[in-house]
Amino acid sequence: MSNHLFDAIRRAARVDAVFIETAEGRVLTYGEMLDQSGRIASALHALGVRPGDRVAVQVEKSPEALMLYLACVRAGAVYLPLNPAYTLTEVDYFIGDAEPRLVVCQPKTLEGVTTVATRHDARVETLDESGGGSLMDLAREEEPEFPDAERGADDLAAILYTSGTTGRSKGAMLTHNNLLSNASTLCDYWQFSASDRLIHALPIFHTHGLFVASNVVLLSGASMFFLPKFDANEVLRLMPSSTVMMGVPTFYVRLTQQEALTREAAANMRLFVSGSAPLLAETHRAFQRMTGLAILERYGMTETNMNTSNPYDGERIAGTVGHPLPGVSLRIADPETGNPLLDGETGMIEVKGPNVFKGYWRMPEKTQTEFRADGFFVTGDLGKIDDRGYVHIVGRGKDLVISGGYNIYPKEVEAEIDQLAGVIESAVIGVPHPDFGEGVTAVVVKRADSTLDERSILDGLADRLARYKQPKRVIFVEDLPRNTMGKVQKNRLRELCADLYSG
Ligand code: MLC
Ligand code: AMP
Repeated sequence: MSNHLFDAIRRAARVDAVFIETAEGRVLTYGEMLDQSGRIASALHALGVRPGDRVAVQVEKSPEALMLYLACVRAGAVYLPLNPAYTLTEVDYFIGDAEPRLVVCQPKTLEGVTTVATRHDARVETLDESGGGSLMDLAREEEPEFPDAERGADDLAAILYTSGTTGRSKGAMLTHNNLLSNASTLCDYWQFSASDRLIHALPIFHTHGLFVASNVVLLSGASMFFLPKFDANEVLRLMPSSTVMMGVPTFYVRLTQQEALTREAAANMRLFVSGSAPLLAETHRAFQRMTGLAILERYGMTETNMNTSNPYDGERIAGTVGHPLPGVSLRIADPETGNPLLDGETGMIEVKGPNVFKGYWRMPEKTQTEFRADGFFVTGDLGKIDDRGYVHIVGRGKDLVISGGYNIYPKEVEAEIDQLAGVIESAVIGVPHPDFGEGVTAVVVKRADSTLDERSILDGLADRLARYKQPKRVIFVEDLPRNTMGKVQKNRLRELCADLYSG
């Protein structure tokens, strides 16, 4: 039997070597990783999970949650991670769309999730943040040996939902080889080895924390400090005994606000990686001034894994995302025609390679419109390539806000606001925010007789949208500015609100 992704993970695993250390001092070796993921895979099998079945998981970060991901890979299931911040309304959509065989949730959300899951014929088990819960009770009864399911390069390993410009989330289908090829490339490119120790402070329900960070560690046989969430003091405390950190720009903004961030504090660290959102050149410079180290910025997305990276050995240029990774083809094209543009010209970033996903789950038409005839994926990001071959991201062709590395699609928030009594219409924009990069901001037109205010709008959204999607501020205007085609001019609104968070 061969399991494309897990065979590679198994090859790198030295059973006595440390894989994970937690903040509380728990240590999990690679041998224990093999045992635990084997037991959970057996439990999944006993619960009726078969190759190709989806397993939806909405739990807090813990080593066991990562073991569950690996167990799904071994059982041949399709792992579907969900942000614990999602409301039940949001979870209902994902379960209805993906039709998982099993949903794993936190004990505290069991009642609500069971109502939703039962409606969609899915079974529910629990996993809590300290590694307890009904799934783990079952796993403990199982043997650690599990015959990994036969999975080829092109079989699905995961579905990650990413919101769409139409407001409906799309499930990006990622294959075993999408994950393995990209993580292997990154191991080489960023020179990972078994002696590395990564500070893992990212969530594990997105590409960055789940695939980039965890798979790279696994494939190089390295170890990681597994933190429940980012905390600047905790990261500073761990730096002297770590070598690498991966983070979103907000991590670096918060670190540079710490006086304790010095050359001495970072002396043992060989690499800081940033991605998922633009890193301001000023943050890059401040970090270098304080530590003597240049943050390595890279560019990726859920659908494509990692596309480009600044060089490990060469110059890491602030404000650029570096060069296409080995094996990844990247071109800049005319957004309308798809015709390639010349270096230096700004256009749509398009990519092709083993890293690029298989398509959107049960959305063949949508998938087709996002690929060119020659197989290039249209990223929705606007960029250019400079004369030294560095890629610059200069904007977005998609209406998207990125706040602290989380994507928020304005359409989804606008639809919820527009449903509130007294609202005529709304426009949601991203406004420069010193901590989150962009702050979700709602501009609302209300009826003349309405008593709606900022608080009542936010209260109306509380149970409908995950906290990070909720506007940080709500501004009222008489009318939304429109162009002659009737389209809302969000640029003008962004100008209007430009200083909202800078005071
Ligand atoms: C938390 N909040 C956020 C938020 N995170 N609001 C907006 N944007 C965010 N990203 C809310 C909290 O619920 C809280 O609400 C309030 O804002 C302040 O919280 P905080 O304590 O300051 O936030 P914190 O918990 O410290 O989280 C911030 C963060 C976290 C940046 C550490 O968001 C994070 O870990 N982001 C990483 C996201 C990520 O992994 N992206 C990768 C996507 S993959 P209240 O109730 O207190 O008002 C991808 C592909 C690629 O994009 O290229 O990698
Ligand atoms: P996601 O859908 O969460 O995977 O987010 C992917 C999007 O994040 C990309 O399409 C980009 O818009 C953005 N992104 C990721 N990395 C970077 C980066 N280094 N600089 C600018 N934008 C980035």
